[in-house]
Amino acid sequence: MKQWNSGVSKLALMATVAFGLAACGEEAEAPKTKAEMTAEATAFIQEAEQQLFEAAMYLERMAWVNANFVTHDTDMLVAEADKKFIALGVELAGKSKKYQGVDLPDDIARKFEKLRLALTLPAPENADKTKELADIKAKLSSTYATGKVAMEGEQKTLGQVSEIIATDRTPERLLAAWDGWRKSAQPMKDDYARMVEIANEGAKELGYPNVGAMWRSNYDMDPDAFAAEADRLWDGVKPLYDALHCHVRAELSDYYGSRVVSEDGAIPAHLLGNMWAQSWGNVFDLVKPEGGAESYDLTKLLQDKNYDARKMAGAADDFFQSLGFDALPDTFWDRSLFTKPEDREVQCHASAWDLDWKDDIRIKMCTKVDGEDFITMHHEVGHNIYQRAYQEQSFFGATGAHDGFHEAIGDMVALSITPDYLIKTGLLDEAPSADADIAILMQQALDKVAFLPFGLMVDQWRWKVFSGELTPDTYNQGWWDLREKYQGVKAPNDRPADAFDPGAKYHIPGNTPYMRYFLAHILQFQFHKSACEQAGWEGPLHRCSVYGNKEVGEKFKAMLEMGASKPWPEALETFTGSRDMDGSAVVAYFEPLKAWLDEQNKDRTCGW
Ligand code: X8Z
Ligand code: ZN
Repeated sequence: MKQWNSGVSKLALMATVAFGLAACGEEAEAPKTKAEMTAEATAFIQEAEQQLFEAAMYLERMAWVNANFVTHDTDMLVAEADKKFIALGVELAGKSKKYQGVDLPDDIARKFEKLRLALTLPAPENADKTKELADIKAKLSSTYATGKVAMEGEQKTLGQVSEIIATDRTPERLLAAWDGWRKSAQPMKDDYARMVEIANEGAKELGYPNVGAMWRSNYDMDPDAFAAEADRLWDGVKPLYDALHCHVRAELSDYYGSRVVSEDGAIPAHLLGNMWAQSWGNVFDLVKPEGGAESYDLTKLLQDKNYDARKMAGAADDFFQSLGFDALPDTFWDRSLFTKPEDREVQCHASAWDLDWKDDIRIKMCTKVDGEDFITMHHEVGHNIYQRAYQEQSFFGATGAHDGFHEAIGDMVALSITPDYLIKTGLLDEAPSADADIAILMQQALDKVAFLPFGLMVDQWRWKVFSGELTPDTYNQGWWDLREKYQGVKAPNDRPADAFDPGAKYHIPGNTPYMRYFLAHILQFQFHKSACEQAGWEGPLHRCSVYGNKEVGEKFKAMLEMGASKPWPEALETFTGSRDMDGSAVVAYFEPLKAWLDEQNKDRTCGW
């Protein structure tokens, strides 16, 4: 039996319950027995789940419409629905305090914990502040969705400036695109600071020191232990990142010259092929191994075979079916948004939705036909597959074992996109020889290993913001300090005093916790390695594909169906046999590349 927040003694609590009414001059009740309190608490939490479920479904639909048609009016509508949802979450969490200290069965105690954590940003119990919070959230989100960059005589979208960052090789044009997008985020700063203030008040009312501590409490372990766990995982993969950084910096310095990229400092953030320098796959041609066999170019394969967004989604659907999952429902194909509409504003950042907690699953994605979005397509469909797998769970169980699991499902499957798999699906004619392995691993490392410190630093920043260690005056400097510390990346120009560069990244105005992606980049390799072992694979991990393997699929499904009904180590154990997250699969996957990088780097000075 687990005690849900043992801070309040059970006797004191029973006294309040029993005599609370008497104090108002009404008839005194007999003290409730333990069994009665348990029954009451159980009924309360079940009713709370039902109410939250209904409010969430309504909010989801409003949010879907808003994200698909970003206008003044839909901003108002979503803010109104969000306000009601926040108010309900806060009210129920407040009422649940009555059951603090009651000795409850584990599964019920777990639901009470989840209730306290149900809101990513709680408000205090105050109608005006709740409305203010909901309004700010909607405004930040639409400011991001509709942001434009005045450049080359036109108003460019994020998609357009991202394309420049991905493909252009002239530092001036790259800088204009990079800097322009950050100008669009500057107006968010004051609203963001106010939002932090209100949400922190809400977190305190729920008994957390601040919102950051609340987010860290969502991992079935002590919040401080979770921060240490993230550091531990990072320590395990950092040598690999350092080696990659060293090589990439040296090659960029060769290409751009040491006045643009110094041989010993942090790398300027506009030169890494991605608007946030979070994954570097687009600079593959600048850093790839010379000699060796040619790898394959996924973008070219897709374009040569006339893939479009739906066909890309079809490939992801087919992969999950090959593991034994049901085909995506017709409504997925009818209701998803697959390409960017030209005639209206949409929130282009890719996302996956579950509108009825059952079968009405969809994605929203401004898909480009390229290798990067082929992987993102699998990522999004993976969310939908997970959502459908845990649909039998109650409201609080109907989510990822932890949020990192949710982000890792589609990515794990995408690690099985190997040359052999591509041949099976008709995209590739002939597998590249083992000589191409370093190139294949390099492409993968630029996307996945480069991401790790970015995945870690985003919430390091937010934790400091919510704790008050960073204030609006130091938001931007604090952001760049962490970028440099973890990523070895720096701003390419002096940042203006009023800059709010974190706001240029979707998840900051969107308030999506980010540590999940760091965890997912560890977990997806752990899942992949375990899946390959289950399949009896003995070759190198980057050549292993579990496409079509029903036994692996069955075990994978068993983990997904659990949702969050049990602490995440149990879900992890169900599939991998281990109860710990473990970076050693990342290290094992990239071992041949690491040896190659060490050889390249042997006469270079690494670090920053
Ligand atoms: O936001 C996403 C997904 C939607 S959950 C497209 N990702 C992170 C990002 O884009 O920053 C996937 C990888 C990291
Ligand atoms: Zn995701």
